[in-house]
Amino acid sequence: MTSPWRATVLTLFPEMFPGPLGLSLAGKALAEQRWALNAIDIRGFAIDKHRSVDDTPSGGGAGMVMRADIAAAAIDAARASMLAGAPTLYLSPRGTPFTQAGARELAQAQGVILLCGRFEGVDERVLEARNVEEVSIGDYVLSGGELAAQVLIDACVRLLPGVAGNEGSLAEESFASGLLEYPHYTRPREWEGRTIPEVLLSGDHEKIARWRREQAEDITRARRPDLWEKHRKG
Ligand code: 6GU
Repeated sequence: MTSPWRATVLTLFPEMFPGPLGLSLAGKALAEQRWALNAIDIRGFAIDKHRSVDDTPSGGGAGMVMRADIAAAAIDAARASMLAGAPTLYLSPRGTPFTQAGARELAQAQGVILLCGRFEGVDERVLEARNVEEVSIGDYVLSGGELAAQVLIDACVRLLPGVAGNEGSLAEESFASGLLEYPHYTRPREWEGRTIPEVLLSGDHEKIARWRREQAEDITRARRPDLWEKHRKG
């Protein structure tokens, strides 16, 4: 067997992995060796007797900064353990937004190396010197990159061949078409006085497809005018 897609995570909290990635869809695929996960403790690359990985910010200010030498040693070790063709990403709210297109691209690579920060950040020089791309999962601040790494890995893993149960559901889901998904219903026909839209019970598949497309468009226009504009402009 060729080696599976691999996520190598550099973190001060390796116990946070696999975490939720060990359960459900991703966990089943992990057990089936459809992907591999390596969590490496950054503190293992500390060189002094206090095993320090951070230092005070140059220029002053609050918090601590991850040392360039420690982060570089961790990245170099991760790269030595991976096949070529796995980009290195640093998870940070300053990064370029992670999108479904980014997940598709990463899922087609050999894997990914993810550097998780804590503290105020990492010495900027290591990002330049090691060609590390800074990526954000959204406009809010997390206390560290680990949860963001798990989000990113989950988004990639479910796209790997043989992982998602229903391949049709991948093509129809939100963002595949650039639209948010239409609403879903199941039995019973009436629940707490609320009924299922009549068209879904009609058996007219063309009419159902048209209704779903209209719903997807209405919801996208209302909730995500930014996505709607992009979709319209094609
Ligand atoms: Cl990728 N990392 C952290 N630490 N916070 C974030 C984030 C990433 N994306 C949004 N907030």
